[in-house]
Amino acid sequence: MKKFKRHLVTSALPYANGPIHIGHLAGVYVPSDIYTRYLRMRGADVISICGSDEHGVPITLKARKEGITPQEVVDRYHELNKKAFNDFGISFDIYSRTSNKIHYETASQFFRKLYEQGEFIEKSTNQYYDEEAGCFLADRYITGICPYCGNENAYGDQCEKCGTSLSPTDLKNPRSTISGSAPVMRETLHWYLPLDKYEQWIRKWILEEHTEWKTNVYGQCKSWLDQGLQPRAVSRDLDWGVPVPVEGADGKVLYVWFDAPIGYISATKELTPDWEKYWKDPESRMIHFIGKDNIVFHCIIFPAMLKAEGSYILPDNVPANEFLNLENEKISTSRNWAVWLHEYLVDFPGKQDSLRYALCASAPETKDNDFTWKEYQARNNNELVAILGNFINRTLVLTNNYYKGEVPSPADLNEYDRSTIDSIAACKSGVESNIEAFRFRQALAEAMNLARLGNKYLADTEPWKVIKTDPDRVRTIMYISLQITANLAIILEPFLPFSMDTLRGWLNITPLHWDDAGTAKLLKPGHKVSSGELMFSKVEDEEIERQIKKLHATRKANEEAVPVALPQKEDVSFEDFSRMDIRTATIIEAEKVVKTTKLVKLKVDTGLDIRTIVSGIAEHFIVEELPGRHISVIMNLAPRKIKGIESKGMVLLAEDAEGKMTFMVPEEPIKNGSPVK
Ligand code: B3M
Ligand code: ZN
Repeated sequence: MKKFKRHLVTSALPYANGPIHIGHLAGVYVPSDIYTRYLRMRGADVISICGSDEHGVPITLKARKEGITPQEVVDRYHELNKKAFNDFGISFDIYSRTSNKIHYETASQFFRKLYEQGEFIEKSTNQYYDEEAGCFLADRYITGICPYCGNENAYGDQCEKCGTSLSPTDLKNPRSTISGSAPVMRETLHWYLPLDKYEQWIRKWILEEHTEWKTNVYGQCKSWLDQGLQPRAVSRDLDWGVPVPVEGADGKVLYVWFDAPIGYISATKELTPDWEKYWKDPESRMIHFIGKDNIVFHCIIFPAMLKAEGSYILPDNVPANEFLNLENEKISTSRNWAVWLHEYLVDFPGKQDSLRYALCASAPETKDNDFTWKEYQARNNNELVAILGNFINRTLVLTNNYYKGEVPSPADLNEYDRSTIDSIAACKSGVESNIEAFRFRQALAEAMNLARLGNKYLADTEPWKVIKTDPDRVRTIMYISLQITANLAIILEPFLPFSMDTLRGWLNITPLHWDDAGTAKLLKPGHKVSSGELMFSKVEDEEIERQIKKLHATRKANEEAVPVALPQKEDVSFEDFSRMDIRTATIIEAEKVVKTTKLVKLKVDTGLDIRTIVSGIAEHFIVEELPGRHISVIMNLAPRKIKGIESKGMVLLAEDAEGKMTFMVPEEPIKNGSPVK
């Protein structure tokens, strides 16, 4: 690996519109903290940057919903989240915020520079304007009928029912969510970054020069690039954000995804007058820790901005994680389906490391993963308490009993002792190579193997049985066990900083360098250690039940908010019904429609013909497994063009309130084309 002089670690700036939950932690902040702590222990010049993202529609929507100002929203959550991160031991060097003056200046200057270099395209387009409220409408502020699936509450940027990405003009019957009135078209001027201009070098830079990036990240970049990049607007008509710093741009602000990543730069400026060496010296290494929904912004758009500006380095790696679910359901801030960090810290005082451990041990590194309270309990009780805590406790208690807390000097080593010592070095390098490859789960597993090794060593050598008959042997055993303990204090520090701090206290040592680990020479004979206490305590069943109950209450409240069954629609006549030509059919081919998340193009044998039907089912079925499935279709629904594909008819599906979908199928095999009546 190339040698770097210094490291700039950034963690996605969370929107200050809600508290931090375990999904954020497992995806971004626990890994970035492990990585930074590791680099610090190596003596590297490293800074870890984060802060609140305080702009954009997520903030103004929240303010509108609560009837308070955007400023009040961000003030509340900035403080809450900053404190929670700190109490959880996430050791940012700075937790800044994008409403700071320094950020306004930095973002404006950045924009001005690109503007003056002629990097933007200026374009007037017609956009929806709310005459009653007197403002242009962000896409999220417009709702209407989805032209594809008929959902009456589709948003101007996306229909959440069929997943199609929309523009506001696609909606039928558009309404402003601010005043409820029908918006009108008005011309408005915006600035666009022509990403198409950068496509060639981004392709080369990522697809050829960064083949080491995680497959999920590399794959997402490739698919964006393969679809071709388009110019992207970097301004918005909104009254909350950094004003566009050019003449005649009243009422316009920078698009939040333009200003937020610049927030990393402003935060660095706020942290140190030496900020430029982190951002501009090619010997600095920048790493962005993010969740998978932020990949395009950090791998394509922000690098294009940095390159256009000209004086900045680009990220060397972007180790994005997938999502964490909670008890088998998607974590959702609006549905309150989450474990909130600030609440965890109150409910489990002193147990920061237990959560850090559980989240790292099942981090969604390569695929989405699930957090359950039972698993959390098992990780704590069966691993932290029973393996790690137990080993440390036995070692210190025995040392205290046999030698009044003084490290004994070892006698002759036998084969087993030597191989145990060799394993210490092997463990250390295993942890190291995995951290450097951003495989934190595996790194933690390797580190825990050292505690397992320690337990096994004590169990195999049984010092308590030979203390009377062979005191020399016991001195060796305890010496080696103590060295393992001291090694643990180093290699587990990035993962369990609170407990390892305590352990250093017991071992009477100051923080050590990473490279001190791997040997059996950390504690000199005669060095005094204390007997310690229990490092971890059990999580009891009642505590877990209380948390699960809390989630059940949330689920119940959500179910009550959404009626289980929809009200019945208006009566139709038998004639109306008979005009619908519904028949059984079989899917013969299926492929995902590009640039959509939910649409699938089906070739269907209807008995009458083979026809194409586009259906919004990609997230509910494995597309490759669709051919051969028996279904029912409405044959005579007027053909429609969906994403440029002519769709003839519609597949019949049942969908419940949670959005679960299933085909309406004949109970027994029946010929294709049999009428349904
Ligand atoms: N606030 C999005 C998010 O929280 C955004 C990240 C900004 S990083 C510059 O998912
Ligand atoms: Zn739709």
